[in-house]
Amino acid sequence: MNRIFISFLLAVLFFSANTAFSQDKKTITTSFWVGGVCEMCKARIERAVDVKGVRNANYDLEHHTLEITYVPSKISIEKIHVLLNEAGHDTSVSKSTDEKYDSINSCCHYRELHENH
Ligand SMILES: [Cu+2]
Repeated sequence: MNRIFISFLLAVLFFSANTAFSQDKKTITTSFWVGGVCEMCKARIERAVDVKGVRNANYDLEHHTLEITYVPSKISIEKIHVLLNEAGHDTSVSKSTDEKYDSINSCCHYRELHENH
């Protein structure tokens, strides 16, 4: 009798833990424009969002888009844009400060390139 009850309890515990786990793992994949011109930009952009809550990030140099998979319960999309701005990169949503932009290598100054196109 007791053993059955314990097994039942364990089953309930396992089920609820499992539910919490799958909710926690729910991810969103999205992509948006990020200013960048070279492999150094790509590395900097991907490193900037290599934080807790981000599962995967891939910057497409040709199209200037970042595809990112993140866990919304752990990090917000707004925070992701801020991290990119802090690394010196403008996004479709928000801009980097001139100070941060100037601090990245001059060969990475994508604003000139994007203005000319
Ligand atoms: Cu660059």
